[in-house]
Amino acid sequence: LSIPLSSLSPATPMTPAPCDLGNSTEAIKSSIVNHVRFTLGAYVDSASPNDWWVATCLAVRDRVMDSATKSRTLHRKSGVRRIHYLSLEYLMGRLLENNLRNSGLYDSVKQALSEMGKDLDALLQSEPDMGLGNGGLGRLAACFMDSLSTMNLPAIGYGIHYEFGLFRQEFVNGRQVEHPDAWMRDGSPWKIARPSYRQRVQLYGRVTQRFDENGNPHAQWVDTKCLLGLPWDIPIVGYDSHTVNVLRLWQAQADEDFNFKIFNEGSYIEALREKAIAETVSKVLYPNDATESGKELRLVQQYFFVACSLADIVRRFKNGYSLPWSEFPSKAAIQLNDTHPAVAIPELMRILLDEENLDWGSAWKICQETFSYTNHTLLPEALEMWSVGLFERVLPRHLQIIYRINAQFLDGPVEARWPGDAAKKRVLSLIDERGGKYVRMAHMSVLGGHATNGVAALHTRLLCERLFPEFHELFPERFVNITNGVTFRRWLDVCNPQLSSLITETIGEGWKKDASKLRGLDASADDAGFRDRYRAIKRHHKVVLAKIIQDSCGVCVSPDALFDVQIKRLHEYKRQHLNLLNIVTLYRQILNNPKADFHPRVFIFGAKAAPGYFLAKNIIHAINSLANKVNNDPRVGDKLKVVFLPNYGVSLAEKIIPAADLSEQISTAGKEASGTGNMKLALNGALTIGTLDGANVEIAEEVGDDNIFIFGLTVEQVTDLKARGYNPWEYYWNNEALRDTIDWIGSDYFTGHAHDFKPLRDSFLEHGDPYLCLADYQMYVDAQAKVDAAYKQPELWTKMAVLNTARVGFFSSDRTIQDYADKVWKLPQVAVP
Ligand code: NBY
Repeated sequence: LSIPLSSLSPATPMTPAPCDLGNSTEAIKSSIVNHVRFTLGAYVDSASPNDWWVATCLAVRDRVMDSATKSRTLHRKSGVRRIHYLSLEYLMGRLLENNLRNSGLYDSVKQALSEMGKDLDALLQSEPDMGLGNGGLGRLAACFMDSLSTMNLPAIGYGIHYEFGLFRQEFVNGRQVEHPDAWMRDGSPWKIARPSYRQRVQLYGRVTQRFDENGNPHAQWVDTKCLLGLPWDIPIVGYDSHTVNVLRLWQAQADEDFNFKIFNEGSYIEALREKAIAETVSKVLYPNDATESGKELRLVQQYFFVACSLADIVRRFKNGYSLPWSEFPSKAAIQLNDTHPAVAIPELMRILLDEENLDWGSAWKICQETFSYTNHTLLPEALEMWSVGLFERVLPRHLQIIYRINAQFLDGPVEARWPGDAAKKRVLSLIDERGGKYVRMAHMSVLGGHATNGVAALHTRLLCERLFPEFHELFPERFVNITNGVTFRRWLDVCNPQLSSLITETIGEGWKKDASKLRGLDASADDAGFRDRYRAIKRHHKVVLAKIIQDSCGVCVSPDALFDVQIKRLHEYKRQHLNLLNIVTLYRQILNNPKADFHPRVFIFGAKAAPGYFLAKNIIHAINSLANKVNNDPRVGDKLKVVFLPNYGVSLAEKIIPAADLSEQISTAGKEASGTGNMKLALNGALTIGTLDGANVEIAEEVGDDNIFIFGLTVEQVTDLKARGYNPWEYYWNNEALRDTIDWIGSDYFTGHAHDFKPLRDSFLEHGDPYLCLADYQMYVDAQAKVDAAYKQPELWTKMAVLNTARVGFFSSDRTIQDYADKVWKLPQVAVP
């Protein structure tokens, strides 16, 4: 029986009704099995563990994509402003468990797998980390993506689809060795290619003039090389929310047209070589967490991703609305995560001036209303600068625009405020001319946006007073503080489900969306029964971590020892070497007085050093060598263990943090912008030993002085000491224990070679101890003695730990994101039904 198509009534649906996949155990089972069979072409009986993991991710992704489409449609239809978060880094870690917990599918998926004889936990642990970031800055971007979806805010994260994330770290004879991190060698079930949104990007070339239909001249960028950007979308599932935003990562590809001529000439191999070069642009994440100055590839990476992202944003504005350009900022806010994407400012200017024919004044106003900038560092050497020569070669048109921005700024507001003051112009200029000419990306970022924020109260104060005092004087309203936060879903619910359940049992589930409700736990600190359960959970995680330590370091540690944790990038300002001085001191004390009443301690380190950072690598070698001695010294026994867990990253952090008793936050005051590990550790009941630096200051205010161990020079004292002329030798000669400690490090005791740690010893003494380890040494050792005394009173310690969990609700990234939405982006929430 055949029915002519024309006879079908218009009411007959031509496309099948959308099928609801269903969240029952049976529905999920059949989804997973279907993916094993039809997506992966495997037999259920012989599918590999990886097949099961992929199939499970896809079954979850299927259920999430519908919300992603709905969110996108609603955001477009409602015409609300959207935040576009531009970041060179996203340290996402694993996604499956987070997506399961956030979407509420955890229990049914676990059940479905178990009915098929599969263990969800094993699958979860097999997922490779998505490690597209260095440290705090990249992880912050990941936490923000989680909170943006959870808080129902219309958002897109833009970044680079690096083929290789942060290197994998190994130790060989105690020294760091780097290996490539091929996180997506086998693809990733979470990312979806969007070839229809591919973008073309220009680079190099030169600038000429063209005339528009009214005879007005415009700059024209010609003879350029072209690259293509292919977007990959990763859905971001919020907790208990139907908003699914996306993270859009750009992959560089060769432009086929560009190679066409060469192909025709028969230079097949040559054409493919060009193609390979084009693809290096998104090949690898730069592994530096301070500066990456002068590298052409890095500038090309920055511009490539910025140009793709802006073209995408502009496309959406032009297709979605027929509004004048002046309305662009009412639809699009753009946040610059540090200065790495700051070339977006001249790029938007270029689009508006050269492609859309706007006049300078209108274009500049749109830019300033659109952009805002987050600063993450005060370290002068970490402020990004590009040599004018390089900039001009790669982005000639952008340099012209920057020069004009600069001229208008110096001749306008600066001249008006400080007439004829050449010195002021020199310090404020976008171009640093103290030796060679450099573009100051931070100055451009402050100038090209309407808001600049620091990431902790102290940091913002120092930003205004020390880093940008003249900008602050000119534009005080532009500077705001937005203290960092972390997502409590990953950093409590996922990594510590036992504590999460105990909290929910005690105060209800509300804390997961409103972290200030954790204060409801305050009273439980005085409840001995609660403390017992809290302590049992901590012990459980310490047993788990002890196993990991045994497996990866070959060291047996007792879960009854105090777990003292310092996990963060290796940097002198973070002072892992101050920690080392204390451990060596303790080691000597134990040898001198074996009967000393000292609670057994395990010092746990996790840190990657930038591959070219010589002293950082020397510090790793020193800690590993100390560990080797201490752990094998029968005179020490169980009193002291030192372990350096290799390849620290998000997933390892999720194991260490719930097991930590003590959190080391010991940077030189004024150097750590905020810190975020400090928040995660306090949330999981580790007490902080720390300086008054970054967000430690606010953590101390929240938890109370009795529940934290603060020591060391304050920012003002550091400044005074340096102004007086700091001399580490004074501390060395006046403190016998310190002197013996440093001399021991400088001896051949630890490796058999006295020169091995000469760089470290010399940094303390011969090179002026730039981060004041010696000045803070005694105060640190004394604070550690107080920690020891407190830990010997388990009830007191647990009470303090509970109060930490109860009082750090302020550091939820939901609060941080709400602050950005209110103070900077002016974004409304849009609930997706
Ligand atoms: O950002 C960190 C800060 O040190 C920390 O105090 C703060 O809590 C965190 C979030 O605000 N900064 C950071 O992680 N920076 C980088 O990772 C980084 C990466 C690359 C480059 C510079 C810094 N680079 O120049 O290429």
